[in-house]
Amino acid sequence: MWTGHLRRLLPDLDIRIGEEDAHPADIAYCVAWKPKPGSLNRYPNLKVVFSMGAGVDGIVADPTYPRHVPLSRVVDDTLSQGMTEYVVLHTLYWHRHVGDLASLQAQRKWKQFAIPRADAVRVGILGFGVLGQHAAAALKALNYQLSGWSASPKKIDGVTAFHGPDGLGPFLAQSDILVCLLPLTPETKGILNAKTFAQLPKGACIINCARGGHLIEEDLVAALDTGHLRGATLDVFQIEPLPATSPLWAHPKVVVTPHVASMTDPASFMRHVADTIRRMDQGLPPENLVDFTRGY
Ligand code: NDP
Ligand code: OXD
Repeated sequence: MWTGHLRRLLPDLDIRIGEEDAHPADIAYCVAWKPKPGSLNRYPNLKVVFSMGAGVDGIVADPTYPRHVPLSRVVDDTLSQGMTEYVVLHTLYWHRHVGDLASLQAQRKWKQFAIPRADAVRVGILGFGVLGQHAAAALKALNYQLSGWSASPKKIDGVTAFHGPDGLGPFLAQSDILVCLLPLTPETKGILNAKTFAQLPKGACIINCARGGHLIEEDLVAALDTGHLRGATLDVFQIEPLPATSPLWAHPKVVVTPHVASMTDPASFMRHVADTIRRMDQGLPPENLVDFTRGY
């Protein structure tokens, strides 16, 4: 399906799948998702690598990646839209106590309780880049109080912006619902841990739709079990697929989804690949490039 799109867009392109009968020196462009470490340094004439995901942690962490070859990641409206749907759904899930209401229904219990208005709920987005800002625009339309945390300072209408290590504590202290949309880098690995949970308001909820490596799963279970955190939605895990033995599957305060928050759309992605190849044929540079020193 993926290659079909590219064949239709660039019928004259010679496309090889996997490592099938191509001379490594003939390969100029490479489309990759979780390539095996070491597999991208065997093509001496590679002009660009297209990551099929927005997150490039797996590729950047490969010490054998040929750093002179630009790495282009997915920046695409369909991907942003899918992620925004996921973030809005799970923000509403925790804000509107959907799980608690479902459990009351299962017990045939009629128990009313007050649910705050959205404008009284503070949603903090860790990682305020392409996806974080897209989700924030939709949450803003629902009247949530919004804040974002990024590496560099930002000024965005209707959003309280925090940045850098010094901004993290104050940001966490005012996040009732914490959404993680950070790239996984050495700086952000394990950022969702006992220490950061302790800085969140009591009763806060977590939505991790970035990478499993951001979360110390044991710390999350402990913070849920003490009641400091009210709930968590997890789309990504330290080990994927999530092992059947993981306590997260059956934890009453956890919603598990199998890394489906948003998926790269094949047609849209291959349009980007084809456009980039055409651009590069005209001597123009590729777009959406990863900065290897930052790691994202
Ligand atoms: P971007 O690169 O556009 O945004 C990343 C944001 O994180 C930026 O705001 C950046 O700050 C901030 N950031 C990075 N490092 C730090 C740091 N050390 N401290 C503070 N802020 C930091 O990425 P996207 O929004 O496109 O994607 C985010 C992640 O979402 C991906 O890396 C991927 O892991 C995940 N993802 C998950 C999917 C799923 O289905 N679960 C689907 C798609 C993506 P600054 O703006 O200053 O650079
Ligand atoms: C991505 C993903 O990074 O699917 O795009 O996780």
